[in-house]
Amino acid sequence: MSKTAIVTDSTAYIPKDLREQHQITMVPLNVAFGNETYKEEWEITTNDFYKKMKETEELPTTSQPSIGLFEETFQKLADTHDEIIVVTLSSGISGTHQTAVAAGNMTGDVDVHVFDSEISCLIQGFYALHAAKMANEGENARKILDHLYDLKKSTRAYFMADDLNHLHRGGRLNGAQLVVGSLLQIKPVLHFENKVIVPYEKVRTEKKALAKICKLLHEDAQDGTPLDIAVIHANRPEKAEKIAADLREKYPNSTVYISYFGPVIGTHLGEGSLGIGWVKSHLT
Ligand code: MYR
Repeated sequence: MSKTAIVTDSTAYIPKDLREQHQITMVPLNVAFGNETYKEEWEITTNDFYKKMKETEELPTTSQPSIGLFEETFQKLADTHDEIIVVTLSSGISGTHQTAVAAGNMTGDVDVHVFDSEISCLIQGFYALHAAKMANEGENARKILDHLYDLKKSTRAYFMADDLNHLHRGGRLNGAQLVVGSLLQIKPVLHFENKVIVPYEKVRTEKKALAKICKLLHEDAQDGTPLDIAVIHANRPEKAEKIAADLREKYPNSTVYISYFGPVIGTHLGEGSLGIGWVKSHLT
């Protein structure tokens, strides 16, 4: 039986207990307020991050994990595993993927496969959870990766930033011709295209943006196809609960998870942001 280890970075925002249950190893990205740098989850919680963001005038910045941290993680897993799959956030928005590839090339004794989720947050987490489920059933890395590439075909995710200036300032908003003053005043629906973030549709209000996302979800769910759906929020648990309750009622065949934009992604989207993503395959 093959033994494949599953690693993901912190921006998958899979809660610790779920990671432990599925034996997923997490490597954290960093968030910095001035000279103080924190590894997310290990050194700063999501609640403390949003509190600090309100109290601090200077906006935080983020950075990828060090190559050393990836190497150390792979080396430890190499003692007990034949192969390692690393599920990273999109390579179009972070150097994390490249760093994991470089660390993998430097690690002997074990094959390291780095999978670019081309997305982030719990949608990336869905890939890591699917991979872990298969790894725990003894599947080899090739089979797991084939399944992940297949899953990508049915993955959709749309989101809106409460204040687009955060994304713009961090250089993570593409479609430059659209990023003009007027766009920064509204709440367009955003999504990933070719690994980078681009506006999907210009909408003026959050209500209209949410309605648009729900319409897109309905196109995939209306025929009763069971989906795994993630409602993701930046410190807006009540709003997320409300959206999730509506979706559960409307799509009883689907499983609706509530998740969060943690410190690193919250830095780029800003408090109050919301997103909904889904895959056409059940975890359970
Ligand atoms: C780094 O510093 O390497 C991390 C950069 C992270 C950029 C995050 C941009 C926003 C991503 C939104 C994802 C929404 C998924 C539903």
